[in-house]
Amino acid sequence: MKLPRPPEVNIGMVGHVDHGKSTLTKLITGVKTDYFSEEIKRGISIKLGYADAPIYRCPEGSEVRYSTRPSDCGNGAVLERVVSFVDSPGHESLMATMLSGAAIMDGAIMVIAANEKCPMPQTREHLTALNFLGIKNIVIVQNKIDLVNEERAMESYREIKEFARGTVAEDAPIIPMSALDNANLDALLEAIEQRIPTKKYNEEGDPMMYIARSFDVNRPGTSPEELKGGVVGGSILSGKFRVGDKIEISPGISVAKGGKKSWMPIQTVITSIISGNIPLEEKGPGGLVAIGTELDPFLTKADNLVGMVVGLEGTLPKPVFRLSLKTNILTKVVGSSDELPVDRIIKGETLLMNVATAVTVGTVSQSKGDIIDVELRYPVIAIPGQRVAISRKIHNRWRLIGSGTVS
Ligand SMILES: Nc1nc2c(ncn2[C@@H]2O[C@H](COP(=O)(O)OP(=O)(O)O)[C@@H](O)[C@H]2O)c(=O)[nH]1
Ligand SMILES: [Mg+2]
Repeated sequence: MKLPRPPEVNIGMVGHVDHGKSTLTKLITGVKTDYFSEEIKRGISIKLGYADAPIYRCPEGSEVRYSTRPSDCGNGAVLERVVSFVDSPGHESLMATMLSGAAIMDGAIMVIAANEKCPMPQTREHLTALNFLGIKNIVIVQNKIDLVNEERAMESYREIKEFARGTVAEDAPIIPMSALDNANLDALLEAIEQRIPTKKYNEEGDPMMYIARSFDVNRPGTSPEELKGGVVGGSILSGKFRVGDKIEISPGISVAKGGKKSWMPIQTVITSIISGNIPLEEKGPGGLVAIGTELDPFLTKADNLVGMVVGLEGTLPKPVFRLSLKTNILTKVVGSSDELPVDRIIKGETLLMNVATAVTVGTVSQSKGDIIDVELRYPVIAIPGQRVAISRKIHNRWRLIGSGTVS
């Protein structure tokens, strides 16, 4: 669907598996974000889902105050803005994917099912991730309200309040909803308008975008003349990209030279910019965007370029193989029900690092006080001051154990 305007803010759907994130995303945007056969078969989201929706304010006297459809408002619906949603997988084995998505979230809707005790492990782990990455604009949806009686609804509300106390979500509004029966969407949209404002971005300077997905948009069997170039999607961090810009994608591709591997940025030209299904000549920060290029779609297919950074030719910082981080480590593992204590990080251990949308493992080469050095398996673009999520393998699962600030 072509939207009335390009999107301007990214809102994440976060929370424990099966609590209703994808159902809520579908309710708001009309888009089913679980569409890979594996996701449908297993009934869970595996990849990040992306969808946009407009939010309208209705005139006084209408039945609802906010809606995603102007027809709900009668005459005089005012378009407030268009919002992009990033639907994260809630399964415990997909935490790294959630963290990549969190890198492009400006705010988040934490979905908590009223029929389960709160907090479930990934409710806790996702909230911790938001906290680490500085995502403070949060709305809580108390979902599946249709499945509980009034007593349980009240108890669930108290559990959620108690859980949120002392966290970034302490003051977050709690909206009771049924994503399945479309109950109370109006209140959620109002809370989004009040709590998750569009960020003030810097549209000046060299533009940068984190790649959150990449694809080949051609149908099988397309003739070579009609073949469209590779597409990269994500969210622009700052500055503006324009059709015709010469860009580079970094770290790019690895080339083996004399037994040594080195990385070369990929250079290309922007052929199209699409956001909210609207073709644009230029796009700045906020909202999801897809950038068409002259690249061979083979390079961009199947999320091949996720984690890389797009910039104008010659402007990106050099990729690094080592990160020096000032860490903030949890005392307990939040992502599993047994809440084991977190041991200190030691030299030689392997950690998983989420650096913006990039995910890479690394080996700790030094650990002194709260400072660690990590040698990465894959290079990343890291900016001083940037927050990195740190996970450790515990009982065969990567668990979030802390965050680090790039020095
Ligand atoms: N009764 C009821 N079921 C819901 C509601 N929201 C979601 N569900 C169901 O809960 C299951 C998990 O929902 P899904 O959106 O996939 O959860 P996710 O893992 O958080 O994305 C599905 O079977 C949904 O139909 C709700 O408000 N009420
Ligand atoms: Mg889902």
